[in-house]
Amino acid sequence: MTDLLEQLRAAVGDAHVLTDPEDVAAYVVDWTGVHTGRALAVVRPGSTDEVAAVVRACRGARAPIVPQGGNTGLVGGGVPDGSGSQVVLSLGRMRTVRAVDPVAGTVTVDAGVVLADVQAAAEAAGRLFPMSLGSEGSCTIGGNLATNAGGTAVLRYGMTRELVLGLEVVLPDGRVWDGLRGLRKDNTGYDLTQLFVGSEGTLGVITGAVLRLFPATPRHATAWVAVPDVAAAVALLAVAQERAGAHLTTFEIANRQALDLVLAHLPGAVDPLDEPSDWYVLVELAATEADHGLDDTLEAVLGEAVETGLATDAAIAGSRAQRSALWSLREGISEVQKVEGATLKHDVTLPIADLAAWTDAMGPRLQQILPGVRPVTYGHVGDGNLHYNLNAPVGRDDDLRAAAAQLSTAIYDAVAAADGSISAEHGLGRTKAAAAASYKSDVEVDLMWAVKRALDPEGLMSPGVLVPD
Ligand code: FAD
Ligand code: 2HG
Ligand code: ZN
Repeated sequence: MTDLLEQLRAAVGDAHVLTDPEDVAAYVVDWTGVHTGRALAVVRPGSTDEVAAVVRACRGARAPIVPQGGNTGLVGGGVPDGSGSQVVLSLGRMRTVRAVDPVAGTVTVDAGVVLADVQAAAEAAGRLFPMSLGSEGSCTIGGNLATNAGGTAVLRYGMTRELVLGLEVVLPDGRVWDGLRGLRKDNTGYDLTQLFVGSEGTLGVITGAVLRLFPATPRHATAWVAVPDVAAAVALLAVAQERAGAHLTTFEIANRQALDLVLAHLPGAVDPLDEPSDWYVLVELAATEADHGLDDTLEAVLGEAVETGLATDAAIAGSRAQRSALWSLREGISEVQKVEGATLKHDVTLPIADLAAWTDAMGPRLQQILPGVRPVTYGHVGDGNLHYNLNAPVGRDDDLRAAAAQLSTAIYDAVAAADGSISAEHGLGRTKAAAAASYKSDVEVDLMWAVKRALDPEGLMSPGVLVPD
């Protein structure tokens, strides 16, 4: 292994090969603090050529590689396993916005560019890069692509895979595939770009991307709406879609438990409504400068909702500050769940028509398994995607850990029975790879392995992630 470390140092420079446990520490534990591992080394290449040299050196030494961006992933895919034999390849130094073309509607970036910096580059060019995640200040485009991230604007703009036109990838054999084309039309064979989207570091290292830009939408109308139940939220979605059409950008849900945690732990958070409600929806319409009348449309949606009993009350943002206060109630939930204590995450999608019945049935079932367990339910209801997360009964974190397998199995079985998905947007990582395979058909698992073996025959890219060992 000394040989490998020497080759890595020769490839990227001594300062960018980290082996001291103190320097490595932040790269071997994830954002949740739950997934931890050990690394042979952390390597921080500064260019695509350096990434390729690192991959070739690791291949020569048969050392597995785990690509890492902002390390905000929630399923343990970006941290090494416990063996101490894996090399973490961090894209953190590759942060150049290579080109912006407002007319073609494209931005070309290094994979290590932080999502918020892509948004800022688009804005500086008078355009919008619409992907929006609570982690946008730290997560990278490479990580977004590798996980096919979703977020709060999927309803209008789609998942990451709908926002990418071309990629540059270092393959497991060290060759570079230059697919950095910004073409909207290119039917010249298998879609290799899409193959790498959502591959979670198991097929190669994404080093660059051409992303789509959209017209800027500086006008917003935003409301925090109290709704009696999930069925009402889904019915309100239909009203909003009908009245607001393409302006409807965000339609998020949160239960009272989630809001209570935000009010308890997020400094400055205030309940915008007088009376508590079991459920809330954050709805936002967005439009270009030339579009007027968003506020009227939102008021019409909410007026109809209150008249028909779909909503009981609503707070409409009257200023930028009020808008961001409403958003913080939604975006703060992940963080405050962590502050509250042990959390069990389930990032599920269901057919929208089944969301209400599924949620109503799930609560009592979980109480039978662990009385007092607290479902902190929130997410992207407009996409059928719930973060059906659980916090421990107050003061009993160990009980949640002890019941974790039983609780997750009950949830995933119910998701599978409803033809849903056990990972809507976070991917499979190390935590969900085996579970996902158990719910897939043999044919589907065979196809996944066929792809993996074709691109990474030696199994050196993130072993144990996405496709189980
Ligand atoms: P990492 O965590 O570093 O890596 C994630 C995976 O991608 C790993 O498997 C890693 O090996 C692989 N990878 C990273 N970079 C590359 C690369 N260049 N080439 C190949 N593989 C690579 N996710 C959502 O979908 N929607 C949300 O709304 C959302 N909100 C979040 C809010 C918070 C507060 C947090 C902490 C996370 C949230 N996430 C969300 C999850 C996470 O931010 C996303 O999965 C994000 O896309 C990960 O990006 P990253 O750069 O941090 O990747
Ligand atoms: C969100 O929508 C993220 O806030 C994070 O996807 C969800 O922390 C989670 O479980
Ligand atoms: Zn989410």
